[in-house]
Amino acid sequence: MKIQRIAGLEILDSRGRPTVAAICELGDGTRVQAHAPSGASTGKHEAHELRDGDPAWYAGRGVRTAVANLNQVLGPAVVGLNAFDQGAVDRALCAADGTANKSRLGANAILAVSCAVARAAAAAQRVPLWRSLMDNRPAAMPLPMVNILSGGLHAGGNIEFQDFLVMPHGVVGYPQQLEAIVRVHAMTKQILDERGLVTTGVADEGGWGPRLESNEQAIEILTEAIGRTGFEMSIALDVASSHFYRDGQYHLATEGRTLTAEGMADLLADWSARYPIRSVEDALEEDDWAGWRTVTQRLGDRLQLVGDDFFTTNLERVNRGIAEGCANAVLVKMNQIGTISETLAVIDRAREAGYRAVISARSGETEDSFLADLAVASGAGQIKIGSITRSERLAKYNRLLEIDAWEFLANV
Ligand code: 2PG
Ligand code: MG
Repeated sequence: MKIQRIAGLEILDSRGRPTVAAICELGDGTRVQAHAPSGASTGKHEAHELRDGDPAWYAGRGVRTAVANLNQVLGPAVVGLNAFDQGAVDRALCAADGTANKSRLGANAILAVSCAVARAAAAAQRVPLWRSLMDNRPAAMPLPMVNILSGGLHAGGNIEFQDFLVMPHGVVGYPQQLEAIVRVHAMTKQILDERGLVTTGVADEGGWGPRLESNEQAIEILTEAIGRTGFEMSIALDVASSHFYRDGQYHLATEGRTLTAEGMADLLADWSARYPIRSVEDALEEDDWAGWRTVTQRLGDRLQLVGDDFFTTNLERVNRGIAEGCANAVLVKMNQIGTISETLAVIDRAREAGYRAVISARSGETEDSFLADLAVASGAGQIKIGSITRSERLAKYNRLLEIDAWEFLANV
């Protein structure tokens, strides 16, 4: 099925910042769109998000250049190609850009086109998106890893760690898991209120962003909320440590400590013995390979150690991590690498090496629910898309409910 037309548009994301939308039209009249997300705590090695830098338009954050690249270069590079051949489409997009990190045309423009084509291909075949993305992969509903408390760059730097999440691993069934999480989310608010901890509004991903004394206090509150609701759940942390790493040390001001990589391993060993922590993301800085090895040797047998800023969904970095025994799971964000094919290659490689994969949204998202389908299609097993408030998050949670109820059992 031929790609007939590709067109771009500047739209707004959940932080009120510009992002790229791409429309894809096929020869049979199918017409769909897809949106690029945008991170705040970005990794150094991510594909390049192209912004205009024009102070007169959204304080430099406009994406009109990326949209122009989409209309003038990326569109013509893929119009006429077969939409069912995602590999060829993504190769053409990468070739049109020509740089290693997609800095010429912008990974935001490239990803929007890649996703729009994939969605159009599914629509033209009259199959759910996850179904056309899956190929031979073991499609499965993912376990949600859900943000309840936020810190770091997503909550005004109240505490250093970025995400305090729960995983309802003991609850069977996706709708039941979601219901359990909503209860823990409400219970957390109740505990914050009881303790007089201020919660006005929510953080960037819809989680509570109260002013807390320390990271440990957030973990303790979450443990209490899980305990009171009585569900079998565990805690996941996104330490996002690159953002408090300076001069070879991890600066945890709210804990009153400055730690080496060894010290971080000690701290996480202590906390994971005292609290139901099962998964820790970006425990070490993004280029601290030796630190990652240390922490993996010490804690890899009892914790899921996820590389986000560390791996940046980049196959070369994932391969190096596997070879050097760093981490045991990969956070997968499509816009860190820029096309669907490259994203799926990372997920497949992780599976082959015995690493887990967690499909993740960005802190800046739109109503696009693509990730829900990607999570199911890839059989990754886990999804991290923020809290259970705010519609850019619920678009994905609700799409998973739809897949679970109407599509998954009928198709697999
Ligand atoms: C992360 C993500 C999502 P951001 O660090 O895992 O929580 O944040 O999109 O800001 O990088
Ligand atoms: Mg992260």
